Amino acid sequence: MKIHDFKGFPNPARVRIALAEKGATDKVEFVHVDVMKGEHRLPAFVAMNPNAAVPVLELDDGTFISECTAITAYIDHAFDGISLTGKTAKDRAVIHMMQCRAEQGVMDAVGTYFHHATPGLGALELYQNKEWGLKQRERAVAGMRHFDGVLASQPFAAGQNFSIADITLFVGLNFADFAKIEIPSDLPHLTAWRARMAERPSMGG
Ligand SMILES: N[C@@H](CCC(=O)N[C@@H](CS)C(=O)NCC(=O)O)C(=O)O
Repeated sequence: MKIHDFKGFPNPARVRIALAEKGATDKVEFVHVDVMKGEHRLPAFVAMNPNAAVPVLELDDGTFISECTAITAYIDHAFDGISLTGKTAKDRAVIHMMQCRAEQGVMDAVGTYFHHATPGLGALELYQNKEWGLKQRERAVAGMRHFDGVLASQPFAAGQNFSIADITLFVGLNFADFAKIEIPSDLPHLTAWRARMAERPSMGG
């Protein structure tokens, strides 16, 4: 099994955390894709992921799986350890919902701000719309505020247990730091949760 990615980039980090949480990092071979040189836009890579983005999981039978959510679902079912995507019907649905909120409301909102309203990836940015990017910055901060409210009454983004929603939110906040979107200081629950997450070995603790 191979993961085609770029170490240190936000979306690849989500999958690397999922692997670490499952104790499966050493079960995977990492293949470096030189995104900064545009390798992800070459035909050989686009054949693996038409969206021209990392990470991509390559299974031993030649199947390619892109999208962090899909890759994490595969990892979760392929390896033992804690459940990242839930086991009961209710848990799976709630985790899916909160993962979507973390992805759309924080991770992707930050990404759109970064790519549209900052120099982003420099020459690799083929189209930018600053107004749209700035709007997404507002959306990212609203997403942080939403999760602060959620975390006021539960320890993890999707309830009582750690899940993929925590991974996405945590990486989304790290991406916000990188993109220089300040996390408002009046979000004590989000801040405390983030400090707890940072102690997990998978997240650098
Ligand atoms: N929704 C995708 C997002 C993947 C993505 O945007 N990856 C970034 C790296 S963090 C990328 O490859 N960007 C290339 C580009 O912007 O050209 C996922 O979940 O995997």
